[in-house]
Amino acid sequence: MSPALCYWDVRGIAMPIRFLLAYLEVDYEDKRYILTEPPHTRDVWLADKYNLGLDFPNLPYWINGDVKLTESKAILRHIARVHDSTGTVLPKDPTKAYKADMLESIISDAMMAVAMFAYEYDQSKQEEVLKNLHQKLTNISKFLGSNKWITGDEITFPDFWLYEALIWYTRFDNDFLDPYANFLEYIKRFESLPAIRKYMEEPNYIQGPCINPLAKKKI
Ligand SMILES: N[C@@H](CCC(=O)N[C@@H](CS)C(=O)NCC(=O)O)C(=O)O
Repeated sequence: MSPALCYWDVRGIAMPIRFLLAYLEVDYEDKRYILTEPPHTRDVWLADKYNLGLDFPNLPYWINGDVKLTESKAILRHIARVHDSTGTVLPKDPTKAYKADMLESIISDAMMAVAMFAYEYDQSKQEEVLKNLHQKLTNISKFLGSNKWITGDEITFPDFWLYEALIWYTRFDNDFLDPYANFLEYIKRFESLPAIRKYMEEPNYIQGPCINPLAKKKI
């Protein structure tokens, strides 16, 4: 039986994992609970939630035989550890490793920050919030500099978070990334990876939404 990744039928925090699986050409089942169609209910998932043998029941989950885990960051690292034969996606060198770990957190915070604002969108707070979001992006953009990938010449696991975070920003506002030329180049570079390009052309590729469709501002 193929391993299964299960999440809602949105991009969400499963999307970096889906991209990594595509990049590593792992055969798996992309299971989805429907959230984008009425009645937009969590009930089907809640009926399953405590019956799957998960220690910490949540979405996304990854099940491969006896291996059952949740927590999106742990799942992504596990998949890199098990399926990346080059060993570069999850760097072992301590300097590269600490940078990758740090960036994973920094990027995930920036990703959650734009999602939280979209969920509770309030135009009166826009100026202040956007200033804050741009500060986060500026820091990451400076760190990226003229590097090909976020930690240097080789793609590492935080890159799968960074691409997805940047997409959420562009969905919030198409021009959001205009001040960051290196991000615009980075998006093109990621989308040009042959396995990623192939995945993005598949019918089951999720264009959107990025987050729960009931968010006040749709992204
Ligand atoms: N820290 C967890 C957060 C998981 C989470 O909040 N999942 C949300 C979707 S983003 C969910 O709907 N979980 C199902 C549930 O709470 O029952 C992770 O990174 O995987």
